[in-house]
Amino acid sequence: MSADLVIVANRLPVDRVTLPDGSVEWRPSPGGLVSAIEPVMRANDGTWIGWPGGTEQDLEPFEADGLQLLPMSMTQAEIEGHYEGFSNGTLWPLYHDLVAKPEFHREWWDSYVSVNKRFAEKAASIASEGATVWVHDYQLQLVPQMLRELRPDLRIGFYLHIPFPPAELFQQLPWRRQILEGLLGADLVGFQLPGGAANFVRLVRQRVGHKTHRDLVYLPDGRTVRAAAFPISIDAAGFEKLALTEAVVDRSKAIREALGNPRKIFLGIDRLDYTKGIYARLRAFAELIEDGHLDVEDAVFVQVAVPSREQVEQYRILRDDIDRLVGRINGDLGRIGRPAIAYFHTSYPREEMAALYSAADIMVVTPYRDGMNLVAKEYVACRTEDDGALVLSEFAGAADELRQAWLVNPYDLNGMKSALLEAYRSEDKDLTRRMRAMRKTIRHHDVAAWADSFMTELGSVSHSSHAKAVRPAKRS
Ligand code: GDG
Repeated sequence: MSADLVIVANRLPVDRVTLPDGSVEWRPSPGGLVSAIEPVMRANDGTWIGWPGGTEQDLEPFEADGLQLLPMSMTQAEIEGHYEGFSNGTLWPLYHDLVAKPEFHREWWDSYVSVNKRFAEKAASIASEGATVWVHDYQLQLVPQMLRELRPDLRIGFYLHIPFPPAELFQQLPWRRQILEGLLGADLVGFQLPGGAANFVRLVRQRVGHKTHRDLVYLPDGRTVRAAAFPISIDAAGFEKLALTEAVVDRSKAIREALGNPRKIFLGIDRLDYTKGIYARLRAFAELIEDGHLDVEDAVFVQVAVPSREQVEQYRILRDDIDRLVGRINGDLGRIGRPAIAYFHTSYPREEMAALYSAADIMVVTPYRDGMNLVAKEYVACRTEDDGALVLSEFAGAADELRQAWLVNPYDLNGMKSALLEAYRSEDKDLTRRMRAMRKTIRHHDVAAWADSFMTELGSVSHSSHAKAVRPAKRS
């Protein structure tokens, strides 16, 4: 097995599902990243290395929907140390502005190092001479350097999907230097926003002592590493098409009806994560009812909380907190057949997501910190009639592009209440003007443009003279 393009990510683009009869099936895991990378994978006969979930050992490479997939197995101890521990108990809260308190444990770090090493060795063993390897996200920040040591002939790109924090926070990390050096193994390090790239370059200068100039880092061995922003996006045309199918249009009407055809539907869809600001937004909505500005006869808040990282303590606490809050709000403010909040702790197929986006008048996205937030972009893509309002946190990467949203500070409850009310009372003309502008932005900058720009840039940065060129995906 040998590949000219290798994608290395914590998860594979498919999930391993064991059926009741014991047989195993692979289901495509939906999400922006898979649709983003799939066309590049196809154009280059790529191979994807990642964990399929679970603790099954000795998994064989396989093909799914024409994609070459190489599953990495994880032991229970590795899941606890690398995934739940260092990735989601240390890095995730640290990189999201300390929304929760990061924990620093030396055993977690050891596990992080050894899992990163296994991923790097696997990539090194299948990449062809001069191949391109694209490593993804915070779980694998040591892979670029480890891979570079094993295979200096490779062209290596790294992309971080979450924010890269300012030096003041990053320097708390006992292993800060190792992480920076790990990333510097790449030729190109990509971030969601220019601020993340600038934080990284500043830290490299201060902490590792390399010379830098603007977005370039000069290493003593003569290599140059570029750090730049590549804001991720969605398959806008795909979502638009889905929203226009008869099934989704019908389902969207059925959702409105099932909710009692209220005047306006508010919607939140998030992984159940403490960075997403679900608790505060539900409080803001409830207070608007208490204050008499909204009435449960006219307005309902649909909140979908997708189960996530359920083994991690802080996520369990959050779930309980939100369960209690929703119970209290509905108990205090709901009427028969009219809950204030319709709450669902589950995940849905893409069609149902599109129907929810189409049914909702006001989409509420209020993370305390978010790399990008694809849900905000998906909502916009599904508003084929140029209507609907988006209330969006200033601290989501998407706020840089979606300037016509009602931008809010999620820490400011009164500010959030005003924005929700303004969006609720807004005239159709204003909604259309804002939505048109946002739709234009999303159509123009879709996920194919994102992948192309990263690949093109990676192709042009300085690298070993052996490296082969990568073909960008054909645009549909
Ligand atoms: C990380 C960064 C960055 C959600 N529920 C269901 C479902 N989803 C899909 C959405 C969307 C994706 O999952 C979630 O992406 P987000 O961007 O909103 O948030 P994170 O999961 O935190 O993603 C983030 C992203 O990486 C990409 O770089 O934007 O900042 O944190 O596509 O539609 N999909 C289906 N059923 C669900 O129930 N089918």
